Amino acid sequence: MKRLDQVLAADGIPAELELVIDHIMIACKDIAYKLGQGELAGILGATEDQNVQGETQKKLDVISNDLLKDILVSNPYVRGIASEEEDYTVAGNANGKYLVTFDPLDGSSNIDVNLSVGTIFSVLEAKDNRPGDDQEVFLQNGRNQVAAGYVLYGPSVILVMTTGKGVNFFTLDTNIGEFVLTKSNVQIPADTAEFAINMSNQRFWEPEMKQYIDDCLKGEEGPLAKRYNMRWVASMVAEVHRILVRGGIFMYPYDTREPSKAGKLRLMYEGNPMSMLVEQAGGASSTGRMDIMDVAPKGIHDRVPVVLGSKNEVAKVVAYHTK
Ligand code: P6P
Repeated sequence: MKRLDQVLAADGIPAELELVIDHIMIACKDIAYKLGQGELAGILGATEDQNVQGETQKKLDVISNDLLKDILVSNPYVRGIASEEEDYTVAGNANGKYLVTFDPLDGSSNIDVNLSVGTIFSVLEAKDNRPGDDQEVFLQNGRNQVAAGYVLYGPSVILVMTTGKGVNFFTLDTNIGEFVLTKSNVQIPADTAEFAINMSNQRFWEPEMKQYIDDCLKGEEGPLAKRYNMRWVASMVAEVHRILVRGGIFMYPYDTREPSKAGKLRLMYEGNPMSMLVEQAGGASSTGRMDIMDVAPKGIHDRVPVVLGSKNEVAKVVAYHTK
């Protein structure tokens, strides 16, 4: 089985980018080890602090963030990093070519109940000479990403990544401590009958989303003329992985709980990397009205409504919002 570095070399990835990805993997392998320790390492539970999102930080949120931040800001090819757990961007090497954004431990509310969580990452190229602690240098739309992926810490530890040449799955072989290629050129089925959404927010959605979900629940007799199944793991990485494996549609739409915000999920380190993966696997990713990767960010913690997965189902949801 091919190792990650062999696949990247075969794809002609620049050596500098390969070193950035390699450092992200070093941090993720350490995160996987710490997650596996669980209670034994005394690192479960919450801290006393909140992050810039207003969310209480889990101990492992902070540990994972620091592992990724520390190795990346000392990487000679990294200009800077942006993280869900950092208020501001953090400068690396002023001559670095790459910018890395990440959610160090997505779905961390699942940690204490031993359910799947993941690390999401995105790599951009710096387009000017601004330093990495100037957030402006990060504010590029998702089409500019040169790499995107996640590491899913589940029954097995799986890296899913794209550098613009399709999507590959790599499984962590703990015997050799390396990610090895286990599935290449992943394709999302164009159709699905499985939707993922947090139904408890239904009364807060826009009418268009309420109508789509109502029509899903009408099943074969309804206008969508099929019986739908539902999933909700409360871990975006796990939901996206299921969709890459068997199809589906994942939605975290705008809702009126925080009317000034575009949604719960963040554009730069959740929406964009997941959208690159999904589009590279033949799926679609929309705000409900436009492709997520065409959204122009105004700040590194911008929120975005998310509708992604099987392209024909995403097209239906977009039709509800645009007709
Ligand atoms: P809710 C995890 O906190 C996360 O950012 C995503 O991974 C997940 O899809 C979503 O939020 C879950 O949100 O409101 O269902 O807890």
